[in-house]
Amino acid sequence: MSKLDQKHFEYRRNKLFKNMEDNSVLILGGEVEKARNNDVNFEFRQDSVFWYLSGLEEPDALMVMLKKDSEQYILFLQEKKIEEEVWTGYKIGTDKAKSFYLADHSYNNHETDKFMDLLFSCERIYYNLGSSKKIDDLIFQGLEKFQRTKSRSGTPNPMIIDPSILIDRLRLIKTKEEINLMQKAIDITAEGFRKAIENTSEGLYEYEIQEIMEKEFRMQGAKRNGYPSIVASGKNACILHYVSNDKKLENNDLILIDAGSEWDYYSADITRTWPVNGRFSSEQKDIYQLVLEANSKAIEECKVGNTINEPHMKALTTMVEGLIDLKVLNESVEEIIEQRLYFPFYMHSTSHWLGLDVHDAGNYKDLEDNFTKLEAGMVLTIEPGLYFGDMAQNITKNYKNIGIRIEDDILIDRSGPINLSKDIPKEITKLEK
Ligand SMILES: [Mn+2]
Repeated sequence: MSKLDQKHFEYRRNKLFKNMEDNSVLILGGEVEKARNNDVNFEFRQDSVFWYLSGLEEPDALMVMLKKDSEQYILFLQEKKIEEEVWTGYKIGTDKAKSFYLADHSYNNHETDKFMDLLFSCERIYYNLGSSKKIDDLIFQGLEKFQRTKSRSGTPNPMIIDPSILIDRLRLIKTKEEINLMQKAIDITAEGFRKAIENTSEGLYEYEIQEIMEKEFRMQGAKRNGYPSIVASGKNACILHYVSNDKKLENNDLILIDAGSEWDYYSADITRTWPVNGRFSSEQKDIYQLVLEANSKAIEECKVGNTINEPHMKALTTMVEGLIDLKVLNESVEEIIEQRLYFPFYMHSTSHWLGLDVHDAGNYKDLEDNFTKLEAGMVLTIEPGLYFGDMAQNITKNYKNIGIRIEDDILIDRSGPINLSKDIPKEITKLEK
């Protein structure tokens, strides 16, 4: 159950109602159970959009938001059956759902005929076609039926419109309440990182460090991670989404952890890199200093009025200049950026939105190809990195297999950037301690 008051979910729905056209209806499916094998399912997590608008955690739910004459919020839920609850746990049931989740009506989820006529009485149906086989089928069945009466009534088919733009825009700007939840996820993650850093030593396996960190997440009350933890030592740090986490830590390796706990569905997303033996080698230091400088300078660019591309360009330019100083690259800054000569060392971008999803909803460009402007309430990551993996060829210095990323979570605020993860050490002196 969410720590947010149900009124907060209602507030979100009301904002969405405002952005919907008159004489329209929105239909949204929740997450369904996914089989792992036989009668065992994967761990259930509600779909983020469904959660954002309902706060309801049960599988196989549907919601309908009708804007016609009046505004109505209608929930369709799994039927409450005592004999099934013995196996799968309690369900709220239609009666209680109405008062608890502030729905105008609620039905069992097999009573879909209750909304078919309702859908096709509107000019617009907001639905993300292809998002749910079950709803797709319902819509097509409804359309088929509608065709048969069309010739008499002359009414055209309802328009089917993807509601993502409306909803993503809401999710992109976080409220004060959401920021508090995100800060909590980040603070818990910080405790986990502290434990991981303190307990790093040669001979342990990556998954043991993972366990030490994630145990702390659980002990602090976060029951899940926002995404699978990346615990990568040595050369593995050059694999961006490495999740095998099964190598033994070696004395001269760096270890890179990219992880985030989830708190009330909000995810943190932090990366730190530190030396297994407690001391950076001079080559590791060269690269680390450079990534750290890119991280700090990019954070300064996270201000209202800049676009999301400005922090990226700042991080990129900083690292390119550094790579020239270190004689890894020989061309001019302009040439390197234009011809993407940096790509073997820096192949990802610097930021993504953060929220309910680790790569959260929200566009990075508009339809005219302009980068999104940063506004107060947006949360994004700043995560420059440099990698000397298999793509890095002909490197004269001993940078081979070094992979370093430093990632913070930044809130855009009118007063300037707020680094929500500033308490997690990233300076060389602090990490060596
Ligand atoms: Mn990230």
